[in-house]
Amino acid sequence: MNDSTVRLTVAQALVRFLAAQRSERDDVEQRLIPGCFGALLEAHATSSADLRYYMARNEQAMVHASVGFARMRNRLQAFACTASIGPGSTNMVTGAALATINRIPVLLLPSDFFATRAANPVLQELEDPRSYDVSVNDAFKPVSRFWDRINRPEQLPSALLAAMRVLTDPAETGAVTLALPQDVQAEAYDWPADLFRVRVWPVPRPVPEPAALARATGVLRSARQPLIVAGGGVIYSEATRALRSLAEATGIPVSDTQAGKGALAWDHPCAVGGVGATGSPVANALAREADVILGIGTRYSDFTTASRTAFQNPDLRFVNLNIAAFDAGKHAGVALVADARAGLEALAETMSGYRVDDAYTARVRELSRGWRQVVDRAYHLGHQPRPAQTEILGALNEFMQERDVVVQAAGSMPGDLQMLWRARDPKQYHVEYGYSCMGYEIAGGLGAKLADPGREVFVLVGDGSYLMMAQEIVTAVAEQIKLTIILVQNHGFASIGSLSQALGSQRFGTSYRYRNPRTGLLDGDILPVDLAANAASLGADVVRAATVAEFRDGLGRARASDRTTVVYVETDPLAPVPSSEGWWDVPVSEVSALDSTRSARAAYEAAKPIQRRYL
Ligand SMILES: Cc1ncc(C[n+]2csc(CCOP(=O)(O)OP(=O)(O)O)c2C)c(N)n1
Ligand SMILES: [Mg+2]
Repeated sequence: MNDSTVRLTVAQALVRFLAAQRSERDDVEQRLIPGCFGALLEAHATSSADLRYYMARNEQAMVHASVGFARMRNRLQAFACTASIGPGSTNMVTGAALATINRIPVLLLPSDFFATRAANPVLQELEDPRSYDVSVNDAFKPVSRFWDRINRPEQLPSALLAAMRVLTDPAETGAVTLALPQDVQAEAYDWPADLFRVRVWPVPRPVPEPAALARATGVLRSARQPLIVAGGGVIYSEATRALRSLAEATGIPVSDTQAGKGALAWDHPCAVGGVGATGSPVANALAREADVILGIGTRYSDFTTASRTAFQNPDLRFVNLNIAAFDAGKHAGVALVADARAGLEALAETMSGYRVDDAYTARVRELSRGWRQVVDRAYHLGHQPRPAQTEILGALNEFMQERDVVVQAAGSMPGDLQMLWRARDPKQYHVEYGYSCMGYEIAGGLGAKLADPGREVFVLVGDGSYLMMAQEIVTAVAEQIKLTIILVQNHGFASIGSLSQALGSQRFGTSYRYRNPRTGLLDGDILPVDLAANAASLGADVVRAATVAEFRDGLGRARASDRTTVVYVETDPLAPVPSSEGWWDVPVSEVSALDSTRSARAAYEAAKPIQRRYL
């Protein structure tokens, strides 16, 4: 107990407090908030409080970078992001949604209008005629796991403690927002010195309740054709070894989700690849027949469940090992609320002696063998004249070393990656697919590299995503944070184009072209846009590759360099991609004048009845 006080402003106190916070798991203690993006705290950050300051070019991107960082650190560390009042703050809302949906911690510190209202409306203040208490920062409420506005200095300590608790609770974590009125930030106060003592926040590993463990074990032991769905929770909890042990002891095959890919190395005999709408047909064949699904650390998105069509066994039961009761309870499953590693270790004991029968194992091996050949072919199509995207992904996969990281988020690549990528290390596959946010790629890659500078980071970005948010190349250059950025140019939205075609909408409005005076549509010539030149203008080194061989060469040059390098490659958006044999529920117009839409509707109506409720 220390009775003394320290006189600091609210902003200064905040920085000093953050610098003293630590997280701890498995006896490893580290800074909880090792750095901050944004401008407002710089003066303090560079002096006594020691909170490393980074400047981003766009506030949304700095939240993405923070998410990339925290994800690489398995949620044991998080960044703070500060922004000015108004647009600087609302630019962070998309990042907040992304963080919360992906369950990744980030501390957001948007500025707010004056608490005194001395001269309102201030610049950029939202005026609501019904209430002076409404601000644009209220938009963070639904996308934050904790939200508060600090209208008086006295409110700060309890808000900070609540914020740290949520950031370090793996079941609760996501974006945490503390809105800071500009005048209050500058106000001085006599803070109790105790506020600034070093605090260690243990990141818990809750063990399963014995009765729940018994229920889960009972269901699992009755299984004849079980399948594991490994989600991001396996990786964040560092449970990958425990997962492998359980799989090897029981013979249960392991499929993965976008966040869980790499939980088990792709060539492990129990690994069957991605499950769901963009999964591998191997995992999807097993999923269709499985009588028990053991979901671990997954939130069962519609891609994972193929919009609830992936699992078709009428006697199917789910066992859900998850740290969040919310996820553990999904699909009327037997809930096993626990840390993934603690839960897997407990199951290893209670499942001892259980093994799937040899015929099931033989079937898994057989399906996997055939699928390997399909992937090999997709990696080496020899597509002409421009390479297929699957060849670029294949060349990258073969080029990357075990500890290298690939970062992606949106477009046609997440699906191709989920199906085709061969991940070796649990941190190798970094695809943001909770929010699938165009623009995450380069910024998220920057954060991933900051988190683990010893790894090479390869960012895959489509031309559409690049045009949305490429500006953090400048940050990478300024900070001398080396990224290799693979810019996949296909002159538009390959993803939405093929979805649109499949749904009878004829790729309408999905390519970047001149408006054609003859048709009135955007189906004229290709635009005179040179994204490689654009990347060079932002300070990156650029290699242009026209063929797969040149692409490989470009990767080699990028690896040998210590500068951020963009490898620019044009691909054919219409090249073939293997089928996942999964479905995704995208409603098609019930009435239409177009034949293509009418036949797509008929296909939709034929598929819809296989959707299950999992009650
Ligand atoms: C911010 C944002 N806006 C819109 C979308 C919807 N969307 C998903 S993929 C896509 C097109 C992506 O184009 P590109 O990056 O070129 O990738 P490609 O589909 O060509 O592989 C769009 C518009 C999104 N995911 N994120
Ligand atoms: Mg594109």
